[in-house]
Amino acid sequence: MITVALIGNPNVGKTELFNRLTGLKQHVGNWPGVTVEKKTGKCTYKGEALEIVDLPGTYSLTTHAIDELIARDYIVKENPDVVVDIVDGTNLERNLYLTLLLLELEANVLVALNQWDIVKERGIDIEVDKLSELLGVPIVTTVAPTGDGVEKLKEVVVKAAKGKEKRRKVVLGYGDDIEALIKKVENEISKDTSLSSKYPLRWLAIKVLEKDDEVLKMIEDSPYRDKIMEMVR
Ligand SMILES: Nc1nc2c(ncn2[C@@H]2O[C@H](COP(=O)(O)OP(=O)(O)OP(=O)(O)O)[C@@H](O)[C@H]2O)c(=O)[nH]1
Ligand SMILES: [Mg+2]
Repeated sequence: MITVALIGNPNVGKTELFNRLTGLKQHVGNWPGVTVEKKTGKCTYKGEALEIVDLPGTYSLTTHAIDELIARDYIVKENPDVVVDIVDGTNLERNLYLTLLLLELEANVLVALNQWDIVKERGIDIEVDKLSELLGVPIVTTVAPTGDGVEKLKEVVVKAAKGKEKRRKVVLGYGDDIEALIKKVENEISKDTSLSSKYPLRWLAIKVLEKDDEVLKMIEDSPYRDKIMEMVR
């Protein structure tokens, strides 16, 4: 079974795409402990079974909103095989912020460039191949209400799930000073294997420097806590 998480900004076409992918094979419940709706569904592609999880719509992945935290926790802790980032092609710049956060999380991301019909209609020029190369992720253009591109999306999802190891890692740089600091914090955190085996090291280090509540809580329990916190003061 290949697990696939759908994520995207609000109103990008997530529900339409989820319905297209899963047809009637859906289950609606709640995320554990909260009243936020959790939808899961199944589909197959050429004999491969896919389990699709619809994450709450979100612009960001901070800990400040329950929706964002649910989405992020799911990706970090459940490690879905593939994360499909649904991007509104008519709002590329705003939507790509979430894409970059997902890359920082080292998720196995691929982009569904949705609303492709409107992109065409408005004559918006997007160089899909170039964007795909820049981000280091596959991109499939889709029109959720008609189902255009959805078969292709499944094909690319299956491919991405199998080729996980071979992905080019795209790193967003923060400039020399901050990069040096990130490296130092990474070094210290790497000594705590209970953390470094579970989460991407660079992501942890960046979150420590951002004073992210959840990650600081994890650091609290680390035997290397004092050394790590000393660096970020
Ligand atoms: N033309 C066009 N309309 C689309 C496309 N995808 C979604 N829509 C429309 O955009 C609106 C929002 O789609 P939803 O699927 O509800 O979006 P969502 O991301 O689930 O939205 P929230 O759950 O509210 O965050 C609906 O009216 C859809 O019919 C697309 O590719 N092309
Ligand atoms: Mg929706």
